[in-house]
This record gives sequence, C-alpha cells and structure tokens, in this order.
Amino acid sequence: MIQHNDAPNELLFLTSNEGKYNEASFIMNMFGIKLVWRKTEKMEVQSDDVETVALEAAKAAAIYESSPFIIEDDGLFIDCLNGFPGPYSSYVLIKLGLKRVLKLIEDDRRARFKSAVALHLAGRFMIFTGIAEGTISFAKKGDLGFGYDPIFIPDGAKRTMAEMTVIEKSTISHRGKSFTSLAGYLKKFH
Ligand code: ITT
Repeated sequence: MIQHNDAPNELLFLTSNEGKYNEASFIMNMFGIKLVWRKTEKMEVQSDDVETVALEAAKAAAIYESSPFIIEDDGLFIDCLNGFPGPYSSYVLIKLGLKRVLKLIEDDRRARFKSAVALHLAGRFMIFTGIAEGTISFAKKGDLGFGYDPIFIPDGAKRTMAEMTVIEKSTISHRGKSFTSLAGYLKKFH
C-alpha cells in the first residue's frame, strides 16, 4: 500500500497513442489529477492478457523512468473470431483496416474492449482494469474517437463509440472504468 507522502500531483502517461492520452487525461482531470503525455512506444510481450502486457511494459519502463508513471494496454476481443484481434488490435487495424475486419464477422457480433493500466509508484506496480461489453456494428459509423470506435456499439447504446463525445464514451468505456479505478486509488492518498 502506498503512503500519503507518495501520492503524486501529476503522473506521466507513457504512450504513443494520442487518443488514449486525450481520453485518459480527461478522466483524470475530473478527479483533479494531471496526466502528462510522454510520447513513447511501450515494450510489448506476447500475451493474450492485457494485464500481463501492461505490467511487463511497466517493469521494462521502470528501468529508465524514475517519476511516477502509467502504461495502458488495450484490445478488442471479438467472440466469433475467438478473441481476435485482442493483443494484435493495433497491428490488425494498420494492416487490415476496419472494413476488412467487418468482413470477418459472422452472426455472433458480441465483442468487448479490455483496458489494463499499470501504475508504477514508490517502487511498486499496481494494475487497474476495465471492460466494455458490446457488439460489432454492420458498418462504420461516426468520426469521433479513434481506433475501432466506428464499429463498436456498447451494450445499452444505439450508437457506435465514434458517435459519442469523450464524456459519453468515458462514462461507459473500458478506459473510463480502468482510469476511474486508478483515480479512486490515488485520491485516497491526497
Ligand atoms: P501504446 O502501446 O503506445 O500505448 P497503442 O495504440 O499501441 O499505444 P494498445 O496496444 O494498448 O495501444 O491498443 C491497441 C489498439 O486498440 C489501439 O491501437 C486502438 O486501435 C485500439 N483501441 C484501444 N482503445 C480503444 C478505444 O477506446 N477505442 C477504439 N479503439 C481502441
């Protein structure tokens, strides 16, 4: 457990993805915690599990980064594709694009986004997670957000995440949940 004196006023977010930073920064701001963007690629081990990828990336980064920081790993897991693209989400988006991903989907359109945030603070590592359940749409819709947002409809919504503002998306997204949990933990020590 971290001590009161360890609680940081600001936290580095190590990521190459501006969309992830913008949303995370918005969420943490609501809790009065400042996120500072350190634009960098994370080290990625091969695993189906976002928690493992985030934790191992944080351990590698802790060798050179002495300030408190976070690293987030995400993936979109599609049921009819046995969880694919999952850990390959970024690569598949670049190589195939959303239209070709849509062509792979069969009758069962269920999917979920997973987010794992690894915190390195006062020499310790902690993981905070969030899941957003939903379905894959029949066509791309919306131009807000980033990544797979135009084809993901969260449960309870009639629109894709790319048709939602950052506030709406963060209320229900995988990232909204993992960062709210991180903020709740950090606020206990302020
Ligand atoms: P860093 O590793 O540098 O943080 P990245 O883009 O490689 O950035 P991830 O491996 O964690 O990030 O994420 C994999 C991909 O999942 C990401 O590139 C997006 O295409 C997609 N993704 C993650 N979160 C998303 C979201 O909220 N909405 C839509 N797509 C998302």
